[in-house]
Amino acid sequence: MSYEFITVRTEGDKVGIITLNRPKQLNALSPQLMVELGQALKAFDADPAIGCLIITGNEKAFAAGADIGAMATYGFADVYRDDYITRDWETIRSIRKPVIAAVSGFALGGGCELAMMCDFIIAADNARFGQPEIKLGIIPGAGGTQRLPRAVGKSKAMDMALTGRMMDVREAETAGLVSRVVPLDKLMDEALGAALTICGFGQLAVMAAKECVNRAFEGTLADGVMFERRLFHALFATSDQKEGMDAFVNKRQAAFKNQ
Ligand code: DAK
Repeated sequence: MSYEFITVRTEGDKVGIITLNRPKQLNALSPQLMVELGQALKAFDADPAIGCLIITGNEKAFAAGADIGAMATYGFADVYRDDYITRDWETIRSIRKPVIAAVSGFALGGGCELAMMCDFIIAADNARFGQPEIKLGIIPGAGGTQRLPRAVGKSKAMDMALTGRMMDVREAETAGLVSRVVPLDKLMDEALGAALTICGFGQLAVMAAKECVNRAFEGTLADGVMFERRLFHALFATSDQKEGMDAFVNKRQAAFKNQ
């Protein structure tokens, strides 16, 4: 498939890499870009050879938000009737393989929200995060008011949403928004290293782990623990569990078959 606003490639035939590609607009997330992103995510998710996905941008911007120009003239009737860009923004939530955000530069507004919809964020030392929608007379619209407090707590999330200020990468790491910070020139190496590590494990266990951690944000602790227990038990029906444990006991490398 050919795309206009993203590029896609694979690494080692195992990792699917999607690069947001509207550099002149700091990767502002236009409706068409989001359609393409959704298509690419779904295609990698459906490819049995792919074990992990990475979404990245360029040095200056992961994404500086939804495309303000494209939104500027819409009225309430337009956005409500057409359920403004919601479908395409929700696609990433249905992806079952891990998705890593490799963030450098600005991750603002919808860009910050997109990064937070990924499973974890590896950031370059020049990354900056923010929800500046308040400056435009709106509020975050792709989950920012919900995912940011879960990541960094209420006080910092309120600060970000109400003042529109940016967080540098050290603050983001201390607050728990990003999992790792690396020098800019090491960003893709680090993200690829993490992705390839994940690809080395059994895909069923990887998908189950992702599903369980996400469950922690959806319901009660008791429900989440029960959900985890059921999937934990279910993994004992897989040959990967036999292989992983036998490999450990016999001091050899496991060869998972995703079965
Ligand atoms: N949209 C469109 N163009 C953008 C843009 C954006 N978000 N951000 C930057 N650009 C464009 C600039 O207009 C400029 O274009 P030219 O003038 O060169 O044609 C070019 O990118 C370079 O930007 P600057 O000249 O401003 O670059 P600086 O380094 O001086 O400043 C900046 C960088 C990131 C601080 C600044 O560009 C900036 O403040 N950008 C806007 C950031 C922002 O407000 N982002 C939040 C947008 S609102 C929803 C889903 C998502 C959303 C809502 C609903 N649903 C599912 C319902 C999301 C909303 C948003 O993200």
